[in-house]
Order: sequence, then C-alpha cells, then structure tokens
Amino acid sequence: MQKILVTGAFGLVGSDLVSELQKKHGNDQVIALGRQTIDGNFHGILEQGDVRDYAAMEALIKKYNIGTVYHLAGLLSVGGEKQPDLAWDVNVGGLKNILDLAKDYQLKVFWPSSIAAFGPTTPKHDVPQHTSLEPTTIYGVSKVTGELLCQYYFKRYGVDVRSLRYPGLNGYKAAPGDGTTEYAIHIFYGLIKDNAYTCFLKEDARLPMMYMDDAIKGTIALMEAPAEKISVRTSYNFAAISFTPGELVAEIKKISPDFQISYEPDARQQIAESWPQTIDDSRAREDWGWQESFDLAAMTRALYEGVKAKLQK
Ligand code: AKB
Repeated sequence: MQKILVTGAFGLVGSDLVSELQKKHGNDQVIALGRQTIDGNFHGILEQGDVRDYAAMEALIKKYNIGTVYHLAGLLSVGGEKQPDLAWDVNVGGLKNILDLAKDYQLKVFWPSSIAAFGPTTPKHDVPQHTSLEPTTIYGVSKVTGELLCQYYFKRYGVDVRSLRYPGLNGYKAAPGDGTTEYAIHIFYGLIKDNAYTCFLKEDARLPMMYMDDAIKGTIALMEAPAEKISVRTSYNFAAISFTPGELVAEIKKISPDFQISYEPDARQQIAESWPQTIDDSRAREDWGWQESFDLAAMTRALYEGVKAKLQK
C-alpha cells in the first residue's frame, strides 16, 4: 500500500495533521519528515531531512513507496522577512522539488497557500476567489508563485495537487511559528503563565482566522474529494471566523476577568494591514462541502484548555 509523507511534520499544522492521518490510516502508513523542530516523544515513522534536497526527497519517496504528500514545510510571514533568501529557497524551491517528484512518481499533493497571497490591492472584505494578488512580503510572493506553479503542474503534467489559502490557524500542539496571526496563540501562553499579554498588533486588527481542528478537517476533506469536484487548482479561499485582538480579549475575559492586555504594535501590524479582513470561501463550500465547526467562543475555550494542559505537563 502506498504511504503518506508529511513535510514540516512538527510545525503548527503538521503536529495536528500527522496524528489525524495516523488515526485514519495507521501509524505505519504515515512518514513524518522534520528538520529542526522534531518532537522527541513522537510515535510513528520519523525521518529528518530538508525539502530543498531533491535527491534526499526522491530517496524517501522510493524507500516508503509514497503515494500522497502533504507538503507543509515552509517559513511564515515574519520569519520570511528576517531571511528572504531562505524563505524563497524553502517555500518555492521545496515546492518545486515536490511537484517535480509528483510528476515523475504520480504523487497526489497537498500544499498550503495563505491569506498572505493577498495584498493592499485586494478588497478588504469578502475577498472573492479570483482577485488581485499583490502581496508585500516575501512569504506572500512565495505563496502566489506556489499557487501558479501548482496550477501549471496540474494543467501541463496532470499532477493532482490541491491547495487551501489558510487563514491564521490557531492550535496548541506545536509552539506558535514566526507569523503575524500567531498573536492569537501567544496570547494563551501569556494568559496561562502571567494572566497578561502585550500584543504586537493593534486592538482593532481584524484578520481571518480558524481553529486548528477545522483546518485539519478541511485539509483532509479537500484531499479526499473526488477530482471532478476540484475546480480550483491554484488555491481555494478557505475561511471560518474573523476577529480582532480586542474581540479575542473580550472572549478570554469570560474565562479570566482579570486578564491584563496591552498593545504595542510593531512592524507586524503593517503586514496585518496588508491582508484582508474577511474572505468569501463559497467555492470551497460548493465544490467539496467545506463547513467549519468552531466559532470564536469555542476556539477560545479549546485553546485555553489545550495550552493549560500542555504547560502543566
Ligand atoms: C502568518 O501570519 O504568517 C501565517 C499565515 C497567515 O499564513 N499564520
């Protein structure tokens, strides 16, 4: 039987996706590829490697008879601005390697794009599926490039590659990455450790967001949908909730009324301002039945319980 490879397996999405895929297919069917952030308590098949290394990736595909790749390895918006060359090499070079291997070994591929593909010329509200894509970050540039590469490999070579424009994803299994929407995870560490947090975005910085369980459910649903249902081969708009730091704090105060918040916006605020506030994801809903489950209150409760349990271990 063909196995599943997950790159970036110990990142924010990978940490939840790998365990879900293991539950569905069995621990011996999922290969977790990590580079730096490998979890020492991991149970399953673990490989260490770099997605920029084509030969190493090809060896893995052959060694495990891989049929599907969830290619998650990549730098985020803030990390990308610190190291633009590295962001380009990993985000674009890594994807190109996976798509070339997909062409030669008939792999099915999932690759995440992001709301970072949008920019200041994109409408701020209810962004349509097809719109202006003029991002200001190297991360966003790599996502637009990646979307076009995916569509090219589908049209030119028939590679079954599927993608979602992830909003800010909020989970607790992995440490939050170096992104802009990640304040919405860091705030829970502040809540549980100090009952206080200094936010690097403004109180009214509204951004599209989603609880991790919904993101994993949507990712797997997209990959399991029949090919004829997939009408977008760049990347689907994908949305659940939109909120501001102020609205998240109001929700947190229902759990901890004395929670102290202060706002010290920095360069990350400019990145947030370049992104839209709400997304129209009706194509995903119509094509393959996307539907979220978590609203802001349910997400807040789940993150609070999850981070608390993690920090108490
Ligand atoms: C980031 O903020 O960089 C990411 C993203 C929206 O892709 N969370």
